[in-house]
Amino acid sequence: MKKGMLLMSVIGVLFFAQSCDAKKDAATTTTNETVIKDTVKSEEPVGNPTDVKADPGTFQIKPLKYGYDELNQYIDAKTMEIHYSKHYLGYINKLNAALKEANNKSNDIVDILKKMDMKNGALRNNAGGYYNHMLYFDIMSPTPQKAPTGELKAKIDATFGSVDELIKQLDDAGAKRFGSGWAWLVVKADGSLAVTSTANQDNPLMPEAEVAGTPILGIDVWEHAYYLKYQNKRDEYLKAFTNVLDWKQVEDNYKKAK
Ligand code: MN3
Repeated sequence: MKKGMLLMSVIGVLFFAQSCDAKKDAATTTTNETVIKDTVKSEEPVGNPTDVKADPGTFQIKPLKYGYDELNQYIDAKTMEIHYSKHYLGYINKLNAALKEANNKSNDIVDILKKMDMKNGALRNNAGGYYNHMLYFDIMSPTPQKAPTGELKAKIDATFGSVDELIKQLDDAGAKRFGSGWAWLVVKADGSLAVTSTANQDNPLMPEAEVAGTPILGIDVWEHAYYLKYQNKRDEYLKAFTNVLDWKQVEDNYKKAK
């Protein structure tokens, strides 16, 4: 009996020592971290965004302007791959099916969103999912313009006081969104700017939007956008997002929306 207890204790100590070693390994020097990352990379090959094609239908996938691994420092390649090739693609295919089902022949996504029958769940979720993700992937870049300039910068300063204050309000909107949804910077009908947030794949262009307007910047706060790298730390993902946010694209969106 005593021998058995002793043996159990020895095994326990060995196991504890081993798990400490594992932890040490995971948080060790840069060289070792590189090795660990490289190992993960070779075990999980990341596909090519140009291979992703939607089924035949009205709407097709918008090409990604960068590789899945190019935002790696802030948003990991696997998350980018699943998000683009599974989630975004899924919304497009289901949107095409929902349009067929509703006998809706429109090929104008803004018009579809504005005239949305909010009781048509399939069309509402997938039209939103299509538009929202198209915008999201478009405003990210591995070589982003780090800050707004010109007219948009002046408008942001006049509305929010500063770009930092706008970012704070966007992060706050994203952090406070309960469950899944989006944080937005929109241009309202009168040309003014506003920060808002929507649930699920709703969008400020849809009827009944709390703050109606044309989105020029959208941050996906669904867990699938960040969970692999950030787990429950949505605020850290929101902070990281600003490092890949391309203000050049947001400025282009503003010019079209105002
Ligand atoms: Mn998403």
